[in-house]
Amino acid sequence: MMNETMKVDRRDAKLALAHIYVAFTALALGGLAGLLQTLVRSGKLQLPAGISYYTILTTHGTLLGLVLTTFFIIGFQFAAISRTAGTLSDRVRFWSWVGFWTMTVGTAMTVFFILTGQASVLYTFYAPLQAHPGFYLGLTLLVVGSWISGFATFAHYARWKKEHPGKASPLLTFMAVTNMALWLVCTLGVAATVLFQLLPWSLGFVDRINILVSRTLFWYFGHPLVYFWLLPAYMVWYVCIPKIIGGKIFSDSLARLAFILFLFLSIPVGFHHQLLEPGITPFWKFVQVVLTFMVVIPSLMTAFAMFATFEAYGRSKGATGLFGWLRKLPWGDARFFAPFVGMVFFIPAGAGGIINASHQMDQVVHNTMWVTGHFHLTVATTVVLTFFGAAYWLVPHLSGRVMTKAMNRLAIIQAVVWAIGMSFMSGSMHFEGLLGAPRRSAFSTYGNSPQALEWIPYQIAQAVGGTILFIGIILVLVIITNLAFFAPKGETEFPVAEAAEPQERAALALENWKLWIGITVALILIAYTVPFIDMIQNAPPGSKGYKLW
Ligand code: HAS
Ligand code: CU
Repeated sequence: MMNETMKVDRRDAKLALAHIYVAFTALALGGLAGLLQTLVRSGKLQLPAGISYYTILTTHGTLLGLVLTTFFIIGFQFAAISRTAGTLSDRVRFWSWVGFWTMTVGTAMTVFFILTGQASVLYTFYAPLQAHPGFYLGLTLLVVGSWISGFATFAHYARWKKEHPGKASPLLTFMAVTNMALWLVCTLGVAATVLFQLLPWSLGFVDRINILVSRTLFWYFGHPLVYFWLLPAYMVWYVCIPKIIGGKIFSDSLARLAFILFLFLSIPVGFHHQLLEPGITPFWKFVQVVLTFMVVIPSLMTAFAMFATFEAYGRSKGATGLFGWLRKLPWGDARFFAPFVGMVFFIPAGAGGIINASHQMDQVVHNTMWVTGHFHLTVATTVVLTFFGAAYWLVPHLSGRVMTKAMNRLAIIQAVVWAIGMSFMSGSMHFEGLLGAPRRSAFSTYGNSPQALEWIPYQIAQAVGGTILFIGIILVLVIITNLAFFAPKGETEFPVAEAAEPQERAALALENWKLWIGITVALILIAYTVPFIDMIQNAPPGSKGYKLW
């Protein structure tokens, strides 16, 4: 067992912090773009100097969806494996820096082409919208950099296993490895469409592109992408939160099993984003919808485990009655409170996901603001509030400082502000979507059509929510800057809870990587082979590129 007060290695801390700085810089820029969007969309603002709404929207989606997340996650995971599987070797650390710089250069390139208006193709960069080749090249570097960091993570894990023969790896390290395995398998899809389709087409080597193939490869990546965001939040919930409240991990092997289920089931479900696309037969859509309902199970397991952790802790403190344990939780501790608000929001967010996955209901909500509402609850509340809550101990842990009471209070206010702003914004997005308002559209009254006029009050409520959320972003940036550079010096713990009952044998049995990767690949082949052959054999002539902004 690791000594609790063991200090973090300074060199590992620097590596993790570098990732976190990029992540929060992306939050600042991406958040500003978000504020501008809600103002434009409500008809209250016209962007100056001919800047397109879609340029701002691409900046927002790319910086927050792809950059903030990837950098925070990889930084957090490096800190986590250093904390639980020991200081990184010089070689692993060197390659991790190579990964970091590759990602950072790629990000800078991508952002340059977006901001100069040469790539307003939104964060999903669907063909036939065509961006400047530099945009795709930058994204390629971002992904390749993350692969290098993934292999560095695997190397660190392999060394631990070699030094501890016959022992199960520490839970957090196991989870980080699972998440990176998921990432490596799923990014193959986006790499394929970028390298073999989008890049040659934007460079003019080929005229036409097979749109259905490119969208299918994108969603082969795009759905597991959302679990790549979610799993680090689950790491915090399973491992760090129990320690913060003073309790134990409800079940180590349940947590491992949930992560393995995500590895199996995250990828063969991309068609639930393509339910309304022609060219895929209903049978294969049905198969992937069934698998989508199966990937809900590990989230339900997580909900169960979290309730169990909270209840067991509360009862150990003498709580009685059905919900008496709620009162025993440390409500004044931002490290607990912010992620907890995230958990509460995940209940309606997950229910909305299940609605989306139901083919018939998706016909009502697909491509409406409802979907935008859905992912502002999932990624922009559940995941992001958990990341903020984790940053409140992770940043001072890495910078050798401690959070003051005043900053903790500000962090509680931050979470409340976020919850209020998001209730307004995401709530009105959901209602507006049900009234048919399209997503990804600038302000328009559609010639004063009565239906479009119905949407306007909701768009104003969205702008109110967006403004409150922007205040939330300023607050979190103040707190993070304080924790990184100005808070009093001292030691902050990286919280890692113990399991209620050690389950070494079960844990060891769950480390059967050959079998897990084998099952993952088999499920992918089952879900995708036949429809993919169809798409290529029956392909229409393909499309030229368009720049519609
Ligand atoms: Fe989703 C679209 C289906 C989860 C993100 N999703 C999106 C898009 C994004 C996204 C970004 O089937 C838009 C992509 C685009 O640009 O087009 N989603 C699902 C389903 C789930 C789901 C079935 N999504 C997520 C997560 C995301 C995310 C997580 C990000 C992190 N989603 C869809 C579908 C679409 C879609 C369709 C396409 C729609 C269309 O038409 O385009 C499931 O994984 C959800 C399972 C979750 C649960 C909740 C469990 C609750 C827990 C909390 C417990 C609380 C506690 C505290 C313990 C079943 C774990 C409580 C204490 C108290 C006292 C109350
Ligand atoms: Cu999905």
